[in-house]
Amino acid sequence: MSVDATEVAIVGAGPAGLVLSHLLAARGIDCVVLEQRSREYVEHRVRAGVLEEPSVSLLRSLGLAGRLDREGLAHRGIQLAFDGRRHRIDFVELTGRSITVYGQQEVVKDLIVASSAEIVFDAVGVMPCAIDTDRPSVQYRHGDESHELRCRIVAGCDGSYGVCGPLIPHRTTTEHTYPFAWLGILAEAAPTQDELVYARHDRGFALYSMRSPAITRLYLQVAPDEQLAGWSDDRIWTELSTRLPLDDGFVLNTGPIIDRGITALRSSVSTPMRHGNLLIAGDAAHIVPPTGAKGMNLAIADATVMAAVIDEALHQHRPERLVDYGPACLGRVWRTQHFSHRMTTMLHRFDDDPFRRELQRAELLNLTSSVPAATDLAEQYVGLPFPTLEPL
Ligand code: RFL
Ligand code: PHB
Repeated sequence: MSVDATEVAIVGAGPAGLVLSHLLAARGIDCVVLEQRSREYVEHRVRAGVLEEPSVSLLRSLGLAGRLDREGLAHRGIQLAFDGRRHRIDFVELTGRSITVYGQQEVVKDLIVASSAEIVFDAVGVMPCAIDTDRPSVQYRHGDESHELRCRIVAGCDGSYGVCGPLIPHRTTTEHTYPFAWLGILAEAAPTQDELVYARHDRGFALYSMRSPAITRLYLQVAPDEQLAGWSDDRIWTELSTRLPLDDGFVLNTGPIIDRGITALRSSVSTPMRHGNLLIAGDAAHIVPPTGAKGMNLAIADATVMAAVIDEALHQHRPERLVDYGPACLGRVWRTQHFSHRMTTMLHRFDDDPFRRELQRAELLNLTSSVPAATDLAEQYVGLPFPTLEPL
């Protein structure tokens, strides 16, 4: 058994864990990141693509936005399509702010390459111990060797299927599942415009997004138990061209599909977000359906609050400050849950209930004809300010 020590042991090298490691390094706090997957795997996992303005500002302030600023696609708004027509929501006009389209795996690559913290990839059997004492540790195996990492705080940033969340006793999960999933593809096809299109269609929702001037990212609402095998390339393109507003001058380029996957949609929030010296962030604590493009951004927001409480606990000798972590995050978490749920219910096909369908159209009409309604959506989409700790 090899024994090491650090101040903060971070479990998980996703956006939450990696951003936290940089924020701690900037405050002179020592940490080690333990990741169960290989570096190759985490750098190529295709997921989110939209960065809110507060996330971009944070990455810039940490000096981590060099490639993001060169290669990220600045979008000044989005388009909502219904009844075959597109309607623009211009974020810059409504809020003075914009969003950036940049793949989550690119964010992860940038955070890994610039990391001053040790990141242990392929860490197997990671398990925090003694979290309700002031001498916690994390046990894991790497290669043939068993390790113990002694620390003062464990940061559980290990996603929705991680080991940290379940260690919190009396944890309560409030959740909602949706009767559909998303089939997502990456295609070698040049995007034809620089705004996302969220399309409500009687056959189901479709989303037009992108990753670079050569790669389009597209999603289709499918049944919750849908199998990829039932979706030939032809069927995917036919369905996309039916649901996207092609009669409105919108052009969809097709091309070879280089990645595909199905993701179930759900909303959940688990509390408390702390027990003893274990704090939980990102998907390990809450899941949002992807329709609001919020998951990665919420993970980053949690990391900023966690870094602030850890700083106060360790460097200003106020361990009682850890108690404030979850409450400081949860107001914004729930507002974001509400926004993601609203985007989801407004745009997806639920059933053939004509009453619900008309309500969806009324909500879309309201958003696309009322400046206050559009401004509310725009403010939430570009990102609410990150939470801050109440001063003592
Ligand atoms: P992650 O990214 O899942 O990272 C957790 C890390 O922990 C590791 N891990 C462990 N390591 C050690 N020991 C263990 N026992 C471990 N168990 C797990 C995992 O290997 C992993 O590396 O969580 P984090 O950091 O909280 O970040 C959350 C985001 O990844 C997630 O919310 C987003 O991807 C969600 N999401 C979107 N978010 C956005 O902000 N904007 C979007 O546009 C957006 N679109 C999406 C999305 C997610 C999608 N899918 C595939 C779920 C679109 C899709 C289709
Ligand atoms: C994406 O580009 O992957 C994406 C964009 C917007 C969403 C979800 C995913 O709401």
